[in-house]
Amino acid sequence: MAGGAGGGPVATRANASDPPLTPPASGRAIKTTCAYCGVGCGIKATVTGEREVAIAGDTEHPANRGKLCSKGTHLGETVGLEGRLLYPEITGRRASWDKAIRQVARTFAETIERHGPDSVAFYVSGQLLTEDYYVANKLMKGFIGSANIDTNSRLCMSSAVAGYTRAFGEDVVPATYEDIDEADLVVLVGSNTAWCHPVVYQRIMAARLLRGTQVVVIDPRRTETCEEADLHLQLRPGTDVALMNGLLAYCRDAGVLDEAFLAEHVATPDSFWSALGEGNDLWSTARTCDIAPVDLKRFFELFAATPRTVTLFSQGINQSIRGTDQVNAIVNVHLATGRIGKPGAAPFSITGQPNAMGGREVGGLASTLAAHRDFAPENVAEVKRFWAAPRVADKPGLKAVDLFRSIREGRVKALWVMATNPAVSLPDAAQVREALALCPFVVVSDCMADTDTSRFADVKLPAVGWGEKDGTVTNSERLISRQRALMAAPGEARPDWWIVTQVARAMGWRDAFGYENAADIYREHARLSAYRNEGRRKFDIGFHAAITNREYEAMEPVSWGGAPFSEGRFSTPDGKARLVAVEQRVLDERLPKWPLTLNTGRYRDQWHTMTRTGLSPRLSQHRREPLVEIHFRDAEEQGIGDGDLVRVATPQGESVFRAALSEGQRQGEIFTPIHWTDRQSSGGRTGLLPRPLVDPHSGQPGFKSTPARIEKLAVEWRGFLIAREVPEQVRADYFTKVRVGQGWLVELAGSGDPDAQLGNLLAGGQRIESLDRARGGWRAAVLDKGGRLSAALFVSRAGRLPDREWLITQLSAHETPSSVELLAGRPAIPQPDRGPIVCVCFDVGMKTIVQAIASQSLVSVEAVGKALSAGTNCGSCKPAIQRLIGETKEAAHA
Ligand SMILES: Nc1nc2c(c(=O)[nH]1)N[C@H]1C(S)=C(S)[C@@H](COP(=O)(O)OP(=O)(O)OC[C@H]3O[C@@H](n4cnc5c(=O)[nH]c(N)nc54)[C@H](O)[C@@H]3O)O[C@H]1N2
Ligand SMILES: Nc1nc2c(c(=O)[nH]1)N[C@H]1C(S)=C(S)[C@@H](COP(=O)(O)OP(=O)(O)OC[C@H]3O[C@@H](n4cnc5c(=O)[nH]c(N)nc54)[C@H](O)[C@@H]3O)O[C@H]1N2
Ligand code: SF4
Ligand SMILES: [Mo]
Repeated sequence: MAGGAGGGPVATRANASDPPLTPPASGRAIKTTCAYCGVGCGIKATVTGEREVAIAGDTEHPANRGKLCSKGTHLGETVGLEGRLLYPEITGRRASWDKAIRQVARTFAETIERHGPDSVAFYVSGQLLTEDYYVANKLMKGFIGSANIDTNSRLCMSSAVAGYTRAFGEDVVPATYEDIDEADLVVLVGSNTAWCHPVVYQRIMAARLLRGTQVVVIDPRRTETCEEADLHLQLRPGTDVALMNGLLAYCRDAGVLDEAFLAEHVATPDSFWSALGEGNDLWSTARTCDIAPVDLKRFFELFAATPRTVTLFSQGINQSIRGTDQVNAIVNVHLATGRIGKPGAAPFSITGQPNAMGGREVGGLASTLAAHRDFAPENVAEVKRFWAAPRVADKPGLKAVDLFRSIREGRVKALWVMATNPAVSLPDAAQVREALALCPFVVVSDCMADTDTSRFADVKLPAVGWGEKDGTVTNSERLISRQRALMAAPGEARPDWWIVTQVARAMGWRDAFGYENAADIYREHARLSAYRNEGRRKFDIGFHAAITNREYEAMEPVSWGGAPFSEGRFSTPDGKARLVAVEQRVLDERLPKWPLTLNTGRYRDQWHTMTRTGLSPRLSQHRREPLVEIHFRDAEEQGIGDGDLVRVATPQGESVFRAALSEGQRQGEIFTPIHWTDRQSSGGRTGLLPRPLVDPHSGQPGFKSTPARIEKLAVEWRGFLIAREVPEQVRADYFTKVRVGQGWLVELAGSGDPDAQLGNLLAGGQRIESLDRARGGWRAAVLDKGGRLSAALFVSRAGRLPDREWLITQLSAHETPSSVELLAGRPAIPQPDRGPIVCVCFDVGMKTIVQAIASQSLVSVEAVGKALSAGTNCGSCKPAIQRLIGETKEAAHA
């Protein structure tokens, strides 16, 4: 190998006396980009104190024009140092950067020397910046010489990547948000836009108001995205190909195919149209999809009659073992009707993570090489020359699920995980944990000290997080924006690109990784995109090849590709797009042992494994526990009531959730959220449940459909703890911890002696207590030296537990309530019950909203906003308010 690890001194600038990598600013608003989803909202952030940031939407940013959702709005609550990893650690002990980097470099080098380049791997993330991604990809593919670098985008966007590439010859998203503004019909397929891309959702709603854009939602669940929809097709899961093929057949019969476009710009396989003739009539489609024929017909007619249609899709399409075919089924319809490359018309895959797109550009997937090149020999040669690289990988590497299987089987022996939490988020998380435990050498770069994944790390490397990092991200519509540092890096945290660069240098590749700052990397990335491109690839940001540091610093949002297919030229050798023949496969039969199907996804106010949103008490109000949503008839069959604890089992594993009976579920299907981890809960572990089955083209797992069964969990007592300090160890059979106000709420349940399980939760201070032996009740409160509440524990075997809200406010109250009040869990003079919080910006509860709707006859979300302010800040709760208006009206008519 070139150089050799562990040689000369490592040039690390990590001493406390070193200048900070980016100077902190204060008092002045700095333009940056949101930390979370792929909408890529621009933010104006002002540092207002020591790790305090005021957040406002950037009115000049084209993606959001000033709007932010609840997660972006409350970013300020997540920039504290709580839980941060501040220093490198080797086997759990603090180490210097120098030592940690040598250790990583030496172990990787030795493993490669002994077992070859394919015995090591990186598992990275769409939450890295483009510059981080670029150097990680370059190190693995160009210098280590393996393509074993894959990313969590495999779990997220890879079916869209594969589908677009099959159709267009390149992974190019043929749409921008302006197309949404200009569409007359927006079809949302497998996308809970109102929760997961709230600012795009608001943009759709704005188009609806301005030009009467119609909205159709295609989702087996009735989500809040359906609230304002003209039509919701609650299809049988996994039947999207049938639906789209049915639509295409209808369009052909209705004469709305764009024959000229097809003839000139699309290559159609010979038997494409004859194959489509089979079984794709309206009636068969309705039957397959389990949709009422009248509804299906309405959709088909609407679609056929509306040339300006954007079909926006996300995980309900991608996360399937037939994800790529589902993508192509959608793209086919758009190609055949010529609804692409024109304003307001496109098949639009919306990205999940803030830099999912940047990762695709860089080539961070194991199945791509770099800058939209695949592994064709000429590409390998080109990239080798450009990088002056010793050995460029010449074939795809292991995709995420296969990668972890290879680790478990001992073939991959050294792994570096950056900015992702696979012990939670990969399917069959139990096996993933086994793999991590078996892997001889695991490095984890994260900003948090303790994640379910970092528990397996031999070396932990502290990365800077949002507000400290500096670089670029690309959003769903190919818009590149800057994320800027607002604060100095805490402790010895360092940018991910810097960490990778140091390891590369220590492995002997000093010149190739001589970057001094993020701009150096960005320039090289821009040059590589343009290198020998000559219009072959749309991804070309050569306009930034010579960007100066100053220009990079001041860079405004800029997009690549323009309106990429407006001239009908695609990135295939003949310039034509491809119709891809796809067939609806027969769905798995439901087995008696697994009578249900498990669907998984997201909550409005939590982000993935909650390492950051979990720090925000406001965001945690929306859903305080992981729920399993069940159709009431399925629940009834199992004797499960609303609020009971339920064990969800699949062939892969099991976990406990609280039941939420819901008419929004189809019968036979249940839904659980992906967010909860071992850090916050003994249950709610969705990651343990899905099978590691993947799409054959993309390798994306089928997270949305797992055979399952449920049963009520028998517990003898239930309870909760409210405490200022987070309890480190909770021994109850079931618990979940969540941030509330000035402390924590821990929900508890179990069997046996609660005292033995919960005794440790009430340490110190002055304790007041009451025991109700008859009903098995136990109530205790602990007061601190100042006589203020520091913890309260309520346990009951049979009786009711008090409402949590008042007790939570007592953690920060100036006056101490009486012991009687504390042990009753409510004030002597009752307060109005607000119900669960709907609007987290103004703290407005469900019951308050319902009362206002009823008593003041409010009929619109705007009217509720005027009366209560609810929904008037970030607007994320508007769909929920809309639902409450509908439900209240229904109740009044009942
Ligand atoms: N609040 C919040 N927002 C986020 C995230 C977050 O963690 N929290 N994560 C971000 C990321 S990385 C991503 S990838 C996106 C994901 O954004 P979305 O894809 O919108 O979110 P999901 O909840 O995963 O799933 C979307 C919907 O697919 C539906 N679905 C399931 N099976 C089928 C099917 O067979 N057909 C159809 N048509 N639909 C089906 C589900 O019922 C679900 O409502 O969200 C991003 N935004
Ligand atoms: N069952 C089921 N599973 C799913 C899904 C589903 O719908 N259903 N969705 C899948 C999808 S689409 C996705 S995208 C994944 C997401 O899953 P993950 O990527 O595993 O989830 P995150 O919690 O976002 O993990 C990011 C980690 O990076 C850390 N981090 C944040 N910023 C930085 C940084 O700048 N540098 C470094 N080094 N670390 C940082 C965070 O603290 C956190 O530990 O989950 C997938 N898993
Ligand atoms: S929609 Fe919300 S989470 Fe997504 S980028 Fe905008 S503010 Fe951030
Ligand atoms: Mo994602």
